[in-house]
Amino acid sequence: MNNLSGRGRVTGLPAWDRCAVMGVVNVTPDSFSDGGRWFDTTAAVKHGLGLVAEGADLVDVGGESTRPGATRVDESEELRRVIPVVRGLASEGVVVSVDTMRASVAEQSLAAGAVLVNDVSGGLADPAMIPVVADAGAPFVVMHWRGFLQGGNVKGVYEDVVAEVTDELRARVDAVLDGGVAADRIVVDPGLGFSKEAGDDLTLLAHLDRLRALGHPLLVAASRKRFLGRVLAGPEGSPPPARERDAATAAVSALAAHAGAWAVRVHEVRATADAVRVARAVEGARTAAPATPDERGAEGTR
Ligand code: PMM
Repeated sequence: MNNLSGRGRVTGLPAWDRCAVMGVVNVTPDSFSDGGRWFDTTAAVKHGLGLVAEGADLVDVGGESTRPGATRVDESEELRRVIPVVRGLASEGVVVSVDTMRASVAEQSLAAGAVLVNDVSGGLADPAMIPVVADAGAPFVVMHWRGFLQGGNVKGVYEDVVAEVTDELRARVDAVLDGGVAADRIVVDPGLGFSKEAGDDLTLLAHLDRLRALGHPLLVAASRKRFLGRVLAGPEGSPPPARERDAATAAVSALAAHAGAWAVRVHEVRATADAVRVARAVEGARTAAPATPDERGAEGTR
């Protein structure tokens, strides 16, 4: 992995000197945390620009909800939702990622100015995806989701979630490499909440170092997810709604940045933009040589 404070960089994308912030624009009527809010092209582009103004480094545009039980959207409808928003944001100079499991949507998004393909199926949903990404020379997010590894929306049952997710991700990365995507354009993502229970998500977050050992930049997407609702509710309480999980999301962003994540994917950008900057400042302070008591002198001890 190319080193940039150990978190790596992705060829084909700007190099950030800290954990990058990926803001989310879901152009869907039914995403679990923000469905329906940016369903119109103009509103979606405006929202994406607003996320950039708040500190997003890149914007992830998706036209299909992946919440449990969601039915798949038609290809033509996904294209209708996504392409104008990708084009609108890219034409304003935004670094755009497309969140899709369809090769056609990826291909047309890249033509419309997207520079990263984010596929929650890790290239499994559409056999044409990896060839399209490889031919375009585009960076590719490979996410872990047993629903696609094993077929159907399976419940993940893990004995050792970190070892199993790491091994299964490694196998997907190998397949993506075999398909011709360059190693320095591959990002890995543990897929928090995808065929995983709250405890699994927390265990994965506690061991991001082992996912980083895969040797690819790591994307962490915890934003507003169910496991945060469970943490905030405590053992007996009922979870707060998704949109009341943004402070918890920012806390995960700080932890992920500290653990060396390449990027975090979030719906509410402002707090996370602060969190990654604080993490970067702390990282800078750790690598600066500590002053000795003599160098500090009496004044410096205050
Ligand atoms: N989660 C969602 C959508 N896209 N992409 C990646 N790479 N990783 C994720 O964990 C992920 C994703 C679901 O959340 P949303 O519907 O609120 O966007």
